[in-house]
Amino acid sequence: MKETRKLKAVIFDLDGVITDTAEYHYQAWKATATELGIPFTREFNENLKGVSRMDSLKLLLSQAETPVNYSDEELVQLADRKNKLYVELIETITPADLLPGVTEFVADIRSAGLKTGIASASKNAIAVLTRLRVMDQFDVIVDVTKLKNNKPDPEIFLTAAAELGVEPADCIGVEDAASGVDAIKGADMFAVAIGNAAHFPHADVVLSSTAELNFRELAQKFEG
Ligand code: B16
Ligand code: MG
Repeated sequence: MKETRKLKAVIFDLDGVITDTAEYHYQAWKATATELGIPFTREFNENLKGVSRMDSLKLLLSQAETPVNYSDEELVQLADRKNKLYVELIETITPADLLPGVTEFVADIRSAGLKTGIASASKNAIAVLTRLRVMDQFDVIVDVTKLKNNKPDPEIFLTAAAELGVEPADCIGVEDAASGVDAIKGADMFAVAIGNAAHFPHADVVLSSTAELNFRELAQKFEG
């Protein structure tokens, strides 16, 4: 980590941090699993948080009692089918679906003159942010289709920092998935995790919910 750090930007995961789309992902994967005769529980769905669409599909298929070898084309078709269902479900999102504390936290960051970015594994991030009516609250939204590596690789957070024109060590990353926290730490950023502390051994700060996000407190902790 660089010796003198100065907080310049906060980079957010989307699903589970800005809004809770996990339920919609669950419903779309559940319908896909049911069609394929594969058991799929809410508990198993937890493993898919922060995981890319194709990797999520492969995890789901690994639950089949009798494994089937799908061709690459069939895998793409299955992933597309899930995404169609998901896209229909997220059409119902409104600004009321912003998680508690997020609007104020982002406003405080911006009023302090800091930058904000989105580092989401979702190819639907822009659709979700548009429905939440917060597109103008973020200086950068990383285009995940241009990246080579999925979280826990730090590429998405490093790309966000580069596009914001700041050093990674001058950033806070906020995540709700362990793979995302590992990506933040791999990028040499200060990691704030949302959820159960037992799941985030590598985070610098763990908050049980977004309602606890407080810009001044986190800025103080960042400065040590
Ligand atoms: P899509 P995040 C992730 O978003 C979700 O947590 C994960 O469940 C999902 O599979 C992934 O995006 C890909 O989403 O199918 O819309 O491209 O948490 O990184 O904001
Ligand atoms: Mg997430």
